Amino acid sequence: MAKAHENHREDVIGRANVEDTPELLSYYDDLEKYHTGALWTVANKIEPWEPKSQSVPVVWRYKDLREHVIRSVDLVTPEKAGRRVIYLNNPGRTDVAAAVGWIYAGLQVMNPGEVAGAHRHSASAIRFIMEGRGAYTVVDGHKMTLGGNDFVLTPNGTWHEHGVSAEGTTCLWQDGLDIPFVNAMEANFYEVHPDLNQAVGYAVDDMTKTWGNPGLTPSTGKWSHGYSPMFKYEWEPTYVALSKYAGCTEGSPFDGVMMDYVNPTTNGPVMRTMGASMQMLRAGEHTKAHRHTGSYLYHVAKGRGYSIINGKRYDWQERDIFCVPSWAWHEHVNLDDRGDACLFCLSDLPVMRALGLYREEAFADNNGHQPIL
Ligand code: GTQ
Repeated sequence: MAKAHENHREDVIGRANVEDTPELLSYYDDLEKYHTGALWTVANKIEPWEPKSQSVPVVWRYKDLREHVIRSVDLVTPEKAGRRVIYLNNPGRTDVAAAVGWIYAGLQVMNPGEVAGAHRHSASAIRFIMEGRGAYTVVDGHKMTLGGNDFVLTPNGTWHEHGVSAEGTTCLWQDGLDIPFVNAMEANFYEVHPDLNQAVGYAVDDMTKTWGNPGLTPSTGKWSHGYSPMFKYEWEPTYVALSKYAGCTEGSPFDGVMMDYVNPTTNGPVMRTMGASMQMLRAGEHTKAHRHTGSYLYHVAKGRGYSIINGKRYDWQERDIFCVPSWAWHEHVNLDDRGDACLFCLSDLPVMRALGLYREEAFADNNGHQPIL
């Protein structure tokens, strides 16, 4: 079979290939006056042969960023700033404030006793806890206590606020939101809670205690929202699940031992626009390269290693965040030959799948590994 890229030339029949002439240039000027344009001048750009991501691969290293995030504590209060966050600004996506594709991400810091007021918006959010004790999030009156590598949802339309208890320590976490996507859809609404903070109306951690029991669901439980009722996914059971699964599977050649966080009422993604997974790379594991549509933001939950993205090596260690843009070749390596490495991944895969846009391809040459450029 001819490889697709052999046809990726603009001079093939059926592709726009019109050279400028003085007559055409003045014709284009005339069209512009009426807010129109000739399709053949933009066709090859707006209908590329294959996805051309504007995002570039980036590693945001925690050792570089941590002190700068903490500096913001002395510079702004959560009351004044709304949220005290340093956002990840992909050099190819600064116009939409995205970390990758249509996904926003930031690092938020909060001191003991601080609370950032409640609000709600059309964008959905996740939080992934990086360090500190005493962090909590309240979602629609459900309070969740948070520890390292716990993962929390604040789905679209839910009231939410974050704080750190007075007995806690300075807490840092990663936020991930679909803000750029919802803005692209021109559908973003935002509201501040009338009382600034919500009353907690349920037993602490009730949603995880109710919905997060393996293989069991509450007999009288009802849930009809488009997001998971299990607002918090804790690290410990996640790691136990991955370890158990690793004991009885070869895993994926491309992703090692990987499990998706699911809505327990549907077995589908945790929210409609964003999904998440945790993958374990076993000691010394080097996965094979593949590429797929969708934008992926990885957070190194455990261990150290590197990823090769479009032929370039990006080293990472615990707490670093890196992105894989849509349709970029990627493979991962765990540099520890004795222990595992774990990667948390936030993505827009639910959108790709729901809209029929998901596509995947294995790297065929060189035994499945990219040559490093
Ligand atoms: O906590 O809802 O990092 O609305 C950026 C925007 C966090 C939040 C961010 C937000 C939030």
